[in-house]
Amino acid sequence: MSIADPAPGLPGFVHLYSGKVRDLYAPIGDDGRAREDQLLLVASDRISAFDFVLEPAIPDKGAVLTQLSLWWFEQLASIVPNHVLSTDVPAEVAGRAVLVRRLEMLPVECVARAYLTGGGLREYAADGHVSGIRLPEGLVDGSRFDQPIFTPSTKAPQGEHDEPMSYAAVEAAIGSGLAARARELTTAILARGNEIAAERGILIADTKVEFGVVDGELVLADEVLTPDSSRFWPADQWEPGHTQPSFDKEFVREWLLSPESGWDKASGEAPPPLPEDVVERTRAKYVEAYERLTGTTFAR
Ligand code: PZK
Repeated sequence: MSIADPAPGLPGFVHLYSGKVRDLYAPIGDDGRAREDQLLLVASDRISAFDFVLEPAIPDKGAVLTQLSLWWFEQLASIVPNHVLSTDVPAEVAGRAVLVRRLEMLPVECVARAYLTGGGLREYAADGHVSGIRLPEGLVDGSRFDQPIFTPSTKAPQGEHDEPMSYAAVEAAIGSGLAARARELTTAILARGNEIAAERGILIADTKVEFGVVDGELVLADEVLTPDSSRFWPADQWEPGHTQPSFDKEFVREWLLSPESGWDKASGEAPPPLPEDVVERTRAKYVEAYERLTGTTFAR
């Protein structure tokens, strides 16, 4: 049995690269060659958990995340310019692709944290610091910071994990001016995102953003404040001291770790296919996040 081609050919585009859940193309110009000034970002319906891409896909996930990202770009437009050029894309990828300006990207993953969890919690537990920032004693999984902190990481090659980077290392990599601006914008994006999300019962624990540079100024690229780039938590269930329920992948992770799945996380084997009800409930969570945040109905 074969599985669907994860990055099918798109007439008029050259396929450049595929990540776990997204694909990158370049439009073919009038001269018949790949344009160097534009990219097409395509979000698939693929979902990953525990570092595996799972089967089957989650219907509409790519469109929900693409539309959510576009909505956030608009909400954040007074804070930072973005790379979006057009949503006029081929019918095959309608709603889940964006034509963007191709930029020189910063070689740094810009991460901000509003709550302590995940890799930040592991660093804190080891020595009381996160990305070289000394934090108060007594923090626990899910503790909220007074203000978001900037915890950049390296851009690891595919298949490897990003490593925490000190602020000094960011300055050495991109210069102190761009480093200061990246820190300011990344934390401002998360702070503003949380102001907006809080009104809709969602907390954004942390987020990863990517910037390009145009004439020495930062431009927000990639996706922004989606469940794939950020941790969304239901605000009414926030309770520091333990792992918070994940807004989107809660059912997926719970089922994979349950005896029903028959999967042993420690085995290194690929997980079994998700049952239909887990797929459907997960789809509903993505749509719920979109609808709560934007206040609009998601139209398929
Ligand atoms: C760029 N990615 C990650 C995204 C993938 C991989 N505006 C830009 N200019 C230049 N490069 C990028 C962007 C953006 N965004 C983004 N890699 C390069 C990525 C989507 C699908 F497969």
